This record gives sequence, structure tokens and C-alpha cells, in this order.
Amino acid sequence: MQLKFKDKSLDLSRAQIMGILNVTPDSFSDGGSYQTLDKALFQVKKMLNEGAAIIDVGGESTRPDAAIVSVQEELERVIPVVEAIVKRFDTIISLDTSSPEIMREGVKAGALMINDVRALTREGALQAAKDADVPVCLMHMQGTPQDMQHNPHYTNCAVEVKDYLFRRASECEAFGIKREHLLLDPGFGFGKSVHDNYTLLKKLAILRSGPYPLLTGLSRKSMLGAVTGIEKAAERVLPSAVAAMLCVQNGAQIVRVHDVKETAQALAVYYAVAEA
Ligand code: 7PM
Repeated sequence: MQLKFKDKSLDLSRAQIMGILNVTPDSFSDGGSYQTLDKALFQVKKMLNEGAAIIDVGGESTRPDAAIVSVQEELERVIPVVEAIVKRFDTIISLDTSSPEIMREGVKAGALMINDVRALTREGALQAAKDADVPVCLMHMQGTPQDMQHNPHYTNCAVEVKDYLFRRASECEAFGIKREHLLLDPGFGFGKSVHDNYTLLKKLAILRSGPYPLLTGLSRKSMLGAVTGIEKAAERVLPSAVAAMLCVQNGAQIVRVHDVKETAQALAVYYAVAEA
């Protein structure tokens, strides 16, 4: 299976790695400054050398209880970074955003994909994504980033996530977004208990019953801290690589990760077994 971008295509017969580039204030203080761009480009180069096929650029922190970022602020953080990456590297840039303004400006600057944790539900996002005419990842979330972890509740998490994503994908198609441009993501950690998250990982294959490729992101998330006792997110590298491999084993075509090198190593072992 090939995922087609404007002037590129990606072979999904083996899972591909999406490397995370955060340009939030916690990681890079001031959008557009030399120091910000230099750090971002260094990180991009490293992830590409380690085997990332896509770079996911995000300027809004979707962490539980995160403050809401203004569109202007997000534009100032994200667009200069997208322009700088396009100038220097031949890669696929994804925009981790829910804002139609970022979608439009980011694609104008050369981004080739949209990754929206709100599944294009913001006012104007469907239209912006349709006009952009690029692949779009639709993610499931219960609640909002501000309240999603307060009291997550499901009768059957995997089924509810699947029903939501398939319904949302149909709505996107009805609006005019191409079916072959849609990817689905169960949204690990977004309004889910630890138990819900592991059930979802175990039953990931039920999301494969449609025509859409799957993208998953568990990298460094608290569900991994919960079972390993590793409190610092940056130290959850090994559990993240294992989790990425389990996602691939259960049907994911793209894994969104911080630690590209370790993920690539885990997937090399997985494919050596799968293809033996
Ligand atoms: C703080 C806490 C900062 C959590 C960032 C996060 C996903 C995503 C994110 C995902 C897709 C993170 C999250 N997670 N996009 N964006 N899927 N498609 O851990 O699971 O990176 S933000």
C-alpha cells in the first residue's frame, strides 16, 4: 500500500516512522529565532539519519491541562520551522495542529500532511484540510485536552473508538476529503484510563476493518510509566520502542515517536521475524 503525497509517496507495506518535532515553549522558547531554528534543524537531521520518513511539527501542547495557545503564537512557532525544514531537507512534513490557519499556511510553506488530534472538528478545519488536498490523520479523543484525563469513561473502549473514527472518516469523505488521504489514530492517552489504553492496543486490529491506514502514538506516554514505574517521560525510551513494535504487530502502518533510532532497531527485529 502506498500513501500518496503531493510530490512524494510512502510505501506502507512496512511500517514507517514519524519523528516528533516539538516547537512548544517547553522545548523551544521563541519561534523564528536563530537558536530555535538551529535546534529544530539539528533534531530533524538526527531523526532523518535514524530512519524517520515523516517529521511531525507541533506548536500546540496537547498535554492534559495544557494552556490554550493562540493561533498567532502557533503560527509564529510553526511556520518558520516548516520553511527551514523544506529548504534544507527532502522529507515529508506533517503539521500537528487543529487550527485551519496553520493547515493553510503550513501547506503553503511545503508541509505535505495534517495530523489533527481533534479530527478536523474545529471551525473551518474540514474546509482547510479539503483545500490543502493532503493526507490527514484523524485522532480519537474523549473530552478536550483540558479535561480529558479527569474522568474518562467507556462501556467498550475499542468499539467506541472505532465507531467514532469510522463515522468521522465518513463525514470527512462526505465533505469532499479523499478516502485515500485519510488515516486513523486511536489517540492513546487522550481521555483514556491506563486499562483503556492497553485494551485499545490489544484490540488495535479492529481499526483495520476499514480502508484506512493506522497511525499510533504511545511514545513516552504515561501509560508506559504506569506499568514500568519510570516517572520521567524522557526515560521511557525502551518501553516506547517495545510499544511501537506491538502497534506494528497489531496493524499500525505509521508510528509517531520521539526516539527514532531505538524504534527503528525494534522494528528491524520485528520485520526480521515477520519476513523469515
Ligand atoms: C504532552 C503530552 C505533550 C502529550 C504532547 C503530548 C499524539 C499526537 C500527540 C498521538 C497523533 C505526545 C502528546 N499525541 N498525534 N499528538 N497521535 N496522531 O505524547 O497519539 O506526543 S501530543
